[in-house]
Amino acid sequence: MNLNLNIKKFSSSPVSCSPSSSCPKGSSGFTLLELLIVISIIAILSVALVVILDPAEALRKARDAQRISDTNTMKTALGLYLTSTSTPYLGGLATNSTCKPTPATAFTSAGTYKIWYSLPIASAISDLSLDGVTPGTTAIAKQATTPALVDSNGWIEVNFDTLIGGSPISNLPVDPINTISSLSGVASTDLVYRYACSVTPLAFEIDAQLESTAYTSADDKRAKDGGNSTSYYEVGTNLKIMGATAGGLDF
Ligand SMILES: [Ca+2]
Ligand SMILES: [Ca+2]
Repeated sequence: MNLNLNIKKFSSSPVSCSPSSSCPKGSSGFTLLELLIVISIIAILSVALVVILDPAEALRKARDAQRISDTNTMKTALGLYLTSTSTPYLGGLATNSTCKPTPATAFTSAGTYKIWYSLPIASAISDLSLDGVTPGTTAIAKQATTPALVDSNGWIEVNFDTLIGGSPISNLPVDPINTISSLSGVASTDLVYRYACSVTPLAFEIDAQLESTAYTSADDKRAKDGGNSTSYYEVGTNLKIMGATAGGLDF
């Protein structure tokens, strides 16, 4: 009885009746305890919703889906270029010499062979151990000023404009995040696209990093792509061009 009296004492009832205003029949205010209970329930439900929906993970998963789509779009475009061009060049406007001779060739030819990155040139990548090569005999990291160009001036130096009917893609996709944390120490976790090629066979590989728990743990797409690295999502016509060394590319 005393408890009930105390609650009533702290009632926050907004209803006040005066002689000039009549109170609705049967109306009554909420007690402070009732308000606190409602607020607590709303707070608990809000937290539960955030946990269940996990908007940050949903965004990461959406970006991963974009990466999977992007890399496969580029694979299709490059495949079309290879099959419909009489003298295709995968390593520059008119050269394949920047591609590795074979997929098995190590990236150890004094910087002859290149790994292309979708990062725009703000500062050049200075990592000397790309794909795990011995420092000093590194693959060169190539970047483009305007990565999205499809006329060989983009981050993949293939001229899609030479195709009959024009380029099958209007722009070269770049990673939705497209950053490298340390240009002197590129890491496999950096969210950026990579590309490399080989001469015999004339082939290419594109690697992307994924970030969502859904696609890197529960359903690890990086381990199911048929490639030689579990650190990357790999697509291409030969998936042994990058990531042949222990730990894979850029570790
Ligand atoms: Ca893989
Ligand atoms: Ca690979």
